[in-house]
Parts: sequence; structure tokens; C-alpha cells
Amino acid sequence: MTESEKKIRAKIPGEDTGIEVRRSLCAICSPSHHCGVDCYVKDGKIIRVEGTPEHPYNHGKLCTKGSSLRNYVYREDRIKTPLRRVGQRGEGKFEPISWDEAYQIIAENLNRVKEQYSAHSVAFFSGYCKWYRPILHRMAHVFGSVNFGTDDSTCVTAKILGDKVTAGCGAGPDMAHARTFLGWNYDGYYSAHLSVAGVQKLKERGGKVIIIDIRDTPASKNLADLFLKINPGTDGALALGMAKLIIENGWADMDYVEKYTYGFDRYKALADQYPLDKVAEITGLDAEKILEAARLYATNGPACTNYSASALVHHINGFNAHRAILCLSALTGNFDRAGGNVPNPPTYLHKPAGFKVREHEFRSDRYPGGQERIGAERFPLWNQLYDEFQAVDLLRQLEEGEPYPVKAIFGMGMNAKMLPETDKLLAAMAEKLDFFVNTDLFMTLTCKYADIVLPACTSVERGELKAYQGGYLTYTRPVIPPLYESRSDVDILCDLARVMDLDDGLLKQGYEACMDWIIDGCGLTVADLKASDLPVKVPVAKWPAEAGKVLSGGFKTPTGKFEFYSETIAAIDPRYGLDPLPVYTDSLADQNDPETREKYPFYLCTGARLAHALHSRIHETPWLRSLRPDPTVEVHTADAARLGLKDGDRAALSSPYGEIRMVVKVTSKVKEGVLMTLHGYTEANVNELIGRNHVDPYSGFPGFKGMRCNISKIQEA
Ligand SMILES: Nc1nc2c(c(=O)[nH]1)N[C@H]1C(S)=C(S)[C@@H](COP(=O)(O)OP(=O)(O)OC[C@H]3O[C@@H](n4cnc5c(=O)[nH]c(N)nc54)[C@H](O)[C@@H]3O)O[C@H]1N2
Ligand SMILES: Nc1nc2c(c(=O)[nH]1)N[C@H]1C(S)=C(S)[C@@H](COP(=O)(O)OP(=O)(O)OC[C@H]3O[C@@H](n4cnc5c(=O)[nH]c(N)nc54)[C@H](O)[C@@H]3O)O[C@H]1N2
Ligand SMILES: [Mo]
Repeated sequence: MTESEKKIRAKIPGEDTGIEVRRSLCAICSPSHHCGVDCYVKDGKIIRVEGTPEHPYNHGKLCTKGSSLRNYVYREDRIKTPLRRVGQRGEGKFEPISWDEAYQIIAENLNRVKEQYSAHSVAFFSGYCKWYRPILHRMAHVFGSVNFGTDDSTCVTAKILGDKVTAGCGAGPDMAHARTFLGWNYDGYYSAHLSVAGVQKLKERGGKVIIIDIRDTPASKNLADLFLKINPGTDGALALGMAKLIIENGWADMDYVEKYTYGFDRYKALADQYPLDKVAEITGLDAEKILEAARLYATNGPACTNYSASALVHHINGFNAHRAILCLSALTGNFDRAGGNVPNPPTYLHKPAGFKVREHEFRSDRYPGGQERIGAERFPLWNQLYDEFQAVDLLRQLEEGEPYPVKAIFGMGMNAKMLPETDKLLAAMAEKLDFFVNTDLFMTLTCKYADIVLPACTSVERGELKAYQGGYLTYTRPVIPPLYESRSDVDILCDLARVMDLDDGLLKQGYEACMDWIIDGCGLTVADLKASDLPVKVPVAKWPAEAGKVLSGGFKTPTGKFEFYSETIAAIDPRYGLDPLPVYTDSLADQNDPETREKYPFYLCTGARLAHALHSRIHETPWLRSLRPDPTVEVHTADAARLGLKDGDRAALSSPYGEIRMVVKVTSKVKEGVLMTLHGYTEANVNELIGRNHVDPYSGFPGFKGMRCNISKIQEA
């Protein structure tokens, strides 16, 4: 072997090897992360991926998912060309067509529905991807439809709305200055790996960590000084019980409460209903541990809290559970205080970066009005506070056609498996829609129901704008050209704006012009950003966020205070029965009749994060699938013994809505009586077990993490 051949085998970049390192970001996972990656490219192909050491966000680190980026990009089931359906909806028979043809068919059909029904009968929907959303959102409005919806209908928004009604805004943990970290359903190792270092540093400084989770996790094992393994869905009761202890023991910051909060007396009266013995009974926790958690959090301050994006608000009592936990931070004077939770408004696509851009204006300036969004009638709080339709109501509106029919869906990464009763949703789409187009990387179950399927490209095949904490903006450049005939989502949207001759000069100019409009005023242009292959510090950025601004400037709530008692909720029509206080209710309240209890004795928790999985999108990525080859249900040792279940057995999981099959994993990490599974598998989709009406009435969020269920062994023939 020659020297040069050896270097090629070792993948060493250089002129002699023809290997070049090009930089991009990995967009497989949560948009709040998106690590910088170094892609080693030879002959137009990515041959190696590493974390970018100089990247200000991930500093060279890469998780399990990012490490499989190459395997993801080159998956064989990538959609290669635009496709037109030739079989029945759902059958999966398509023929390739040209981009021009696809655009023409889309334009004709969307305009036809608009003429025959109305523009609102066309719903624009985005799955988990966030990067193209400002363009899609604006396009929906310019087309004339109020109906833009996304996975925000089930992700984090319930928490955001809880923050809004209580404090006017959200507030992140100020880990650098805290003495105590209350990791309420925190397991960064699985869901946000770069956040773990901050907790480790706090421990190194002698700080204390409390973890509250329903299962043993790496965080409970490696980080917790105090671990509360709580009964699922009972967190609201724990938070109210802790409030009672904090008030009773004189640990509350009453100066703060008097100066900055509203509704304390009513909140105290509510907390009084949760004495320690009752809370211990509900939560399944030792009374001493509850007392210790309350004492530590309230007296070893400043203390900050993790507010999870989904774990709590995926219970039908989760909106109020989140509010009850948030209230503890005001009760102890930790909201907007250094070392507590400090507001830090999002810059772009939910990501705080210390400066403002015109994203909101770009999205909403062209809002057409003239009709209520999908879900408006059923979820008034959501509708009042969030500028998207509530997709959880899509199935009902499709079926009933009330208050008006939905006749077309323009989907990007739309994945029906994300929503309850997936099979019914797909059936309703097949039956009721005149036209459905979906754009994805892969031929998913949902794509099979589309009339037209468009091939999108991945993050390494496109350029995109992204903000990073620390005051950074980046505009990536493609590492390789789009594979096959795939295109970048935003190019597809801007092409369509031209083909449909939409009345919007900005969209017709293309993505870069739109981004320049959005970042106008930051002191940088897209051209400046493109000149660097690393994120660029924005001159006007202020980082880190300063504590105390809300306390001095006033809370953006009706009373200008932190509202233990929400006047926003009090103003909602009483027939909805929404309580202005963060009351605790049973997370299975709608399933407690004796028959259902008996038939479905288990508590099913779906989708708690694991390192190798992300929703539906990487179950089919071979390297990642190899880490857990089967859709698996975790069963407690005692339950398994009682039911005669062993590791590797096949079992049927059933609920009043359906039945799926999974492989058993016996463990003592979960609690007795609880079953845990991932979501997003096509062959074992847990959302077929979750009822469409099993939702939190405040947010509309489905109870993904709390549903009655049964399990039984399948006797193999
Ligand atoms: N049972 C249960 N259900 C849940 C949850 C749970 O915990 N349990 N979690 C909920 C939460 S929090 C969320 S966020 C949602 C996630 O909801 P989903 O939207 O289902 O998330 P994904 O499956 O990651 O992505 C949807 C699709 O986007 C495609 N995609 C990936 N990249 C691109 C791209 O660049 N362009 C385009 N056009 N498509 C792309 C993927 O291939 C995939 O088919 O699921 C919710 N549903
Ligand atoms: N690897 C990976 N990372 C992800 C994702 C992914 O799919 N895979 N998804 C991303 C997305 S879209 C989101 S929304 C976020 C979600 O991020 P998180 O909100 O952090 O979500 P989880 O990891 O599901 O939940 C955190 C912990 O809460 C626990 N938990 C579940 N139910 C309860 C309960 O009733 N009470 C208590 N106290 N704890 C409970 C779980 O066991 C889990 O360990 O993660 C993001 N990061
Ligand atoms: Mo999410």
C-alpha cells in the first residue's frame, strides 16, 4: 500500500488524499441542539463525520444520533424523485414525475380547493422540523389560510403557554450561579446531552441536585443527591405539597411574594389541601424525602429548576402540573433571580441567543383572518395564546367537517404517527381529503397516503440560518449537493410561491432574501454569515441574559405580577371548566370507571427519550436500529414474574383504542404497574393505543405519558 493509500484509508484530509473537511450542522435531533459537524468529503461523498471542535455550541461533541449522520443521509429508502400516487391511498404505489409537473399539480389542486371551499380548507402542516417554518407559515397566510399547524401541538407549547399565563414568559435555569438544581423530570443524558456538563459543574462547586423521575435514569444515578421516584402523573400534587411545607416552615420568600406575585392567598388555600401524608400516598414517595426536597430547594438557594419540554405536559393534568412547579420558583424568590430561573426570550426558532430578529413579523404580518383555526372552539386557551391550529383536533374536524371542511393538506415532514389514533387519522385523510401533498426524506407511512410526495434533502445538502446561544448566528453551506433529485424544503416553497404567483415579493425572491429580511437590524447579512463556516458573533447580542429585568419592568400578565391565580384563565368562558389555580387532578381521570380500571390495570408511559431514538425518524437508520432492534416495552420485574413474562417474549399491549405487539424487556428501572415504550415505530405504533379525547383541556396535548393499558404474553405457535 502506498503512503497516500494509507492516508486515504485513515481518512486524513489533504491535497494528496483528495479529502476535504466541510462544515455543516446535524439536524437529526431537537432543533434546540443541532450540533456543528465536520464532514469529510471525498469524490462528492461524505466518508466521515465528527463534531466541530471550534463550534461554540457543541465544542466537538456529538451524540449517538449525530454519530450516525452519514448512515442517515445515505439511507437507501431516501425518496429520490417527486412522485405521483397511482394506487389507492395508503397502498404505496407511485410513479416518478418531474419537479415542474409536481409543482403544476400542487398549484392546480390547492387553488381548486380554495375556489370550491375556501383557502382555510387547505391546512399547512409541519412535522418536527423547524428550520423552514417561517417560510411555510407565511406561505399559508399569503395563500389565504389561517391554518398553519405543527408538532408544536404536542411538543413544549403547553409548557410555554403555562409560562405565559403565569409569568408572561418562560425562564431557563441559571445553572452557573445556582446552589441547588431541581431536576424535575430531567434526564439530559438522553434528551439534551450537552446540558449535563452544567449540572456536573454545579456538583463540583458543592451544589445539590434533586432529581424527580418515574424511572431510574443516568441522571438519577450519576447526578442526584436526592432522587424521588414518583408515581407517574402525580407531580402536580407533589408541587402543591412542597408549597405547603415551604409556607408552613417559614421557608417562603414572603418579601418577594408580596412585591411580585398575585393570588397568594388562594394559592395557599389550594396548597393547604395537600398535607404531607396525603401527598406521600398520591405520589408513592417517602414523606421524609418530600420534606427534604422542599427544604433543600427552598433553603439552599439560589435554586433553579428544569422545566421539561414534554414529560409532564404529556399527561392530561400536565399543564397545571407545570404551573404548580413553576409557582415554587416564585414562592421561594427564585424567578428572575441570579442562580434561579432567568427569562431569556427566544431569538429565532425558539432558540434564545441574546438578540431580536423579525421572525414573528415575517410569519404573522400577512395573517388573513376571516375564520377560526382548527381546534379553536375546543381549546380556547391554546387558540388565544398561540398562532397555530391545534393539530390534535384535526381528526375530529376532518371527520365532522365542522365548523368547516378540511379538504387539502400541504404537509412537510407530516407524520400521522405523531398523533393519537393514527389509524383513524390516516383513514380520515384517505376518505375526506381532495388533495394531500407531503415532503419528506423517506417514504413514510404517512407519505403513502399522499397524492404527491416530494423529496427533501438533509441538513448537509442545504444552507440554513440558525441562531445559537452565546449570541451567534450561522448560515450553513451545503457539504454535498442534494442527493438524487431532492431539494431543500425552502427552495420547494419559494419555487411554489413563484409557480402559484402568490402575492408576496419576498417569498418569490427566495430563502436568502427572506432571511436577510428577518435578520435585518442585527448588523450582519446572510452574505456575511456565508463567508464563515462557523457561527458568527452578532454585534448587538447581549449574553448571558441578565436577571431581574422582569422584576423591575413588570410581568407581562394581566396584573403585571407573577400570577399564582391566572386572570388570563379566569377570563375564559366558564363552560370550559378551566381553573385559574394550578389544581391537581388525576391523570387518568377520564378512564377511572371500574370496568376500564379492571381491564387495563397498567399505566402506560410512551416516548420518554432514549439516546438512540428520535420520534419516528431514525428507527429505520441501521446503525441506530442495531442498538435496540425491536420495538420494546419495559416491564417491572414483579409484574413480569406475575404475568410469566421474560426478556425477549412477545407481548400484546392493549387499550380501549387498539392493540400493538412489542418485545418485553424486564427491568427494575421502571415502577411496578408502569409500562414504558418508545413511540414512532410503524410496526408497533403506540399512538394507536392513545385515545383522541384523552387530552389536557388547557393545552389540547394528548396524554402520551399516561394512559390505561394492559399487557399479555403472546403464545407463539
Ligand atoms: N406517543 C407519543 N407520541 C408523541 C410523543 C411522545 O413522547 N409519545 N412526542 C411528541 C413530540 S414532543 C413531538 S416533538 C412529536 C414529533 O413528531 P414528528 O413530527 O412525528 O417527528 P419526526 O418523526 O421526528 O419527524 C417527522 C418527519 O419529518 C421528516 N424529516 C426529517 N428531516 C426533514 C427535513 O429536513 N425536511 C422534511 N420535509 N422532512 C424531514 C422525518 O423523516 C419524519 O418522517 O411527536 C409527538 N408524539
Ligand atoms: N434522544 C432524544 N432526545 C430528544 C428527543 C428524542 O426523541 N430523542 N426529543 C426531543 C423533543 S421533541 C422533546 S419534546 C424533548 C423532551 O425532553 P424531556 O421533556 O426532557 O423529555 P423526556 O426525556 O421524555 O422526559 C424526561 C424524563 O421525564 C420522565 N417522566 C415521564 N413521565 C413522568 C412523570 O409523570 N413525572 C416525572 N417526574 N417524570 C416523568 C421520563 O422518565 C424521563 O426520564 O426531548 C428532545 N430530545
Ligand atoms: Mo417534542
